[in-house]
Formats: sequence, structure tokens, C-alpha cells
Amino acid sequence: MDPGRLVVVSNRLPIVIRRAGSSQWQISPGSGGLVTAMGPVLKHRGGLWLGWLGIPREDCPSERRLNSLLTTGTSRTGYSLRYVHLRREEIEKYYYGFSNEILWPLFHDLFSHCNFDPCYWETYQLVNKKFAEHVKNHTQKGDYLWVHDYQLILVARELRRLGLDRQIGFFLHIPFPPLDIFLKLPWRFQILEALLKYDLIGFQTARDRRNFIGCVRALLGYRVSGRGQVNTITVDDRQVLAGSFPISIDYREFADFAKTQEVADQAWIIHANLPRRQIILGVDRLDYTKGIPQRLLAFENALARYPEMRRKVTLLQVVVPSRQGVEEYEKLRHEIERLVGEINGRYTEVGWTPVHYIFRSLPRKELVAYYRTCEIALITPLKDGMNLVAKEYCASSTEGNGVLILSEFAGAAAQFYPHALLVNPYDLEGVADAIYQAFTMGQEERQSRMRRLQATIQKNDIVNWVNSFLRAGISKDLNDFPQMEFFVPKQ
Ligand code: GDG
Repeated sequence: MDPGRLVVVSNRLPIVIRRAGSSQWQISPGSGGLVTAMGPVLKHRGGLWLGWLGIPREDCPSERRLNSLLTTGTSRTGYSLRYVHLRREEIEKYYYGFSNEILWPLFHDLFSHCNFDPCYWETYQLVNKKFAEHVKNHTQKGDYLWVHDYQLILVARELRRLGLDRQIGFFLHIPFPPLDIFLKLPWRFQILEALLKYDLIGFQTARDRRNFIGCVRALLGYRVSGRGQVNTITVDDRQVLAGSFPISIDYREFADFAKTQEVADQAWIIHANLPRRQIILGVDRLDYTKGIPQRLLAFENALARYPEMRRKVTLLQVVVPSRQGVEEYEKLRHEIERLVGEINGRYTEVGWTPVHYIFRSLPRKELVAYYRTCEIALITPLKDGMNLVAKEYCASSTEGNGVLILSEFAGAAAQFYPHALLVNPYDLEGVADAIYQAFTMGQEERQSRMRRLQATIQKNDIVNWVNSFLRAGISKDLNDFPQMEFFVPKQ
């Protein structure tokens, strides 16, 4: 093995394996920005990706079959894949439990959704240790390790316990909460100390980084020095860097795909079926952080207070199934469907249904056609690390006519102020007013706002994100930290 490889560690591997018949298995590439961004770097630099296969060990094919599937996967991706097996019980407690019933809601400031069941912590530690052991077995001196997200916060701690002295970076895809929220975590000291075992900790926004630094100062008392977008924390004889690196998308790829004939045809079909109106688009994974019920209520408020919009707008809400079988998510789905039914029951007229609701994942061509053709995007999470849908919508706005209404609490708001219409998703009248403002906005203003949004994303695309993180992590050159604008909500 060559020295200096990049090793990416994430909960899930960037591939999907699924049963195709009683004894047949299929492997296909995973999708998403991280896969797109990491692929070329891993291929060119040489490296591997380590993660869970996404199915319980009990349901996996034999090791022989798995290895041959992964050989196929490796020949397609161009870099090596190494898997970590997780048993059903581990998935329950580490993934659904500690990660998704504790860290996910708490870090999104939604404390009332937390279930601090003490039995989750033990398994979270064991699974993180298991990941660390695999990392140890598959890496060598000189490799740079890049660990991703809240499921794997303890990996560096476990690697140090195993005596491994490697450069390790960590990127948190979700927000980091302020001190008064973080304090509620029963394992607050362990989580904070574990984060400080990394050499570089990356956050989505300057606000997340400042929240983290606030917690380090208040709870651990380490010396923190700051310079622009980066802080240095002195922990005994080590220097730990913390910076903000807003994740992005493959702008060119979205913009080029949106211009293709197949997407144009699909976009035409959408508008031909919903003629003489503006379409407002919402696209979210089914999750309580995305603010879907609040958005529906705001849309209803807009219809009630601005009757001239009736028959002239349709809200098209796509909800992608997620964490299926989890009771809280089932309840959320019912709540959304009840609200859609209520709004449609109250306002539908012959030839016009106010809300079109889709509960499934769309093929990419269809999704990008919606991005291209919908006049308004309504993206109002209660809290979101970044929100890539907002960036994808702008990149796909071929004619530059789209208006982006975006929650102040999405990480993307820091970059998109003042060209998007920023809203507080809890303020139903404020969101309704923004919908009306977008609805009545002239062509010139739409285009000028959208061109600026597009320029921002194009300049700060996914390749830029990967490069700036790796440069900061490997060279430790503080000038490599991106310089960000920062949005502060108006009083
Ligand atoms: C986490 C953080 C952070 C959505 N519907 C369909 C579909 N999608 C794709 C989109 C987009 C992705 O899913 C969603 O990304 P988001 O960023 O909006 O949200 P999370 O999944 O919650 O991601 C988030 C992100 O990590 C990255 O750091 O921005 O804050 O929560 O790429 O295109 N794709 C297809 N059909 C759909 O119906 N094909």
C-alpha cells in the first residue's frame, strides 16, 4: 500500500446491496453529494472507504459472496471498500437509539424528541470501537483518516486508545447546539472530550463552530485561540483545530443535467398538467426537523390572507420515506397527510387542488425537472445542518426564474443571505408573507437574486469543500480555511 492514502469512514458505505431473488444479490452505487465529492479524490489519491453495509449481519449473504460483491463494487468505484458488520441489536441501540433518538434531536435543538435511554450509550461506544478496530486493521502510517458525522464521534477516541497515532479529521453534517441545549446531554463530557481527540473538527457553519467552542470553554476550560474562521484548542500538549466548511453540491453536474432535453421534456409535462399557475416546491426526507407541518400551515395561512393566490399557486410537496417503521416518523406522516387533506378539503375548487402530495422517492430526472420548472422553492426546516435541496434547486434553475424561500435555521442561510427570502419557520404569517412576496416578484428581481445564488454555489462547490477540508487537515495551513459571510437574523 502506498503511504498517504485517504481513508473515509462513515456510518454507511457508498454502495447499496440488496437481494434480487431468493439467492441472488445485487450491488449498486450509492447516491448523494458525499459520494460524488469523495469518489474522484479517493480514486486519484488512492484510498478506501469504510462503513456499514446498511443491512443487519443476520441478513447478509455469506462472506464469500460479500467479498465478491465488493470486488465488483471496487471495480466500479475505483477505490477500495471495507465493511463493518452490525448485528440487529447493535443497529437498534447505536443507530436508531443513541444516534437518532439522542444526538439527532438534541443537536437540532429539538430536545422534546430525545429519549435518553441509558442502555444506548454502551452500544454506541462498542460500535464506535468496532469501527476503530477495522480502521486500525486496514490502514497504515501516513494515511489521512476522515471520519463523518454524529454516528461516529468516538472513533478517534477509540483509535487513540488502541495506540494509533494517525492524523484524523472529523466532519459534522448536522448542527452543533448551543451550550444550554448541549448541557442536557447526560454524556456531554464524554462526547466533548471525544471530539477533541480529532486533529481537525469541521462544522457546517460559523455558528456551529462557535457553539462548540462555547461548550469547550464552559465545560472543559481548555485554552482556545481564534483567527477568523478557525479556532485552535490546546489540549495538554496537542493542538486541535476547529473550522467551518459549508458542504455543497456538484454545481456543474446539476446545471448541465437540468439543461438536457430529457429534463426539459419532463419539466414541460409537469407544467402542462398544472397550467396557468406558479408551482411552489417542497422536497424533504420525512423528518420532524424539516418543518413540514408548519410549512403546510403557513401555506394555508397564505391562501386565507391572500385570496388572490387561490387557483394561481399549487404547493407540490415531495416527502421521501425515511426511518420507516419508527413510530414517531409514522405519526409525523399521519400528521402531514391529515393537514394536506384538511387544506385540500377547505380550498379545492373544480380544476384546482392547492396541495399536491407525493410520498415516495423520485427518480433523479423527475426531481431535477421539478427543480427546473417550479417557480418557488419553499424550504423551511426548523433546523438543518446545511440543506442541499436548496443548493440543488438553484443550480437547476436553468432560466434563473426560481425564487428560494429558505429557513433562517438552515446552514445554507448563512451563505444565501440576502438573495434568498429568509424566514423563521415558526412564524406562520411571516412565511405566508414571503410566499406572497415570491408570488408577486417581478422577473428582473427573480433573475438578479437567482444569478447571485448560483454564483455563490458555483464558487463554493463540493470539490472546493473537499479540497479545503483536506488542505486544512493535512497541511494545517490556517489560510486554507474558507472565509464565510455570516447571517444574523434581524431584530
Ligand atoms: C444531512 C443533513 C446536510 C431528496 N429527495 C429525493 C432525493 N433527495 C436528495 C436530495 C439531496 C438529499 O437527498 C437531501 O439532502 P439534505 O441536505 O437536504 O438533507 P439530509 O438528508 O437531512 O442530509 C443536511 C447534509 O446531510 C449534507 O451534509 O445538508 O443538513 O441533515 O441531495 O437531492 N433524491 C432523489 N429523489 C428524491 O425524491 N433521487
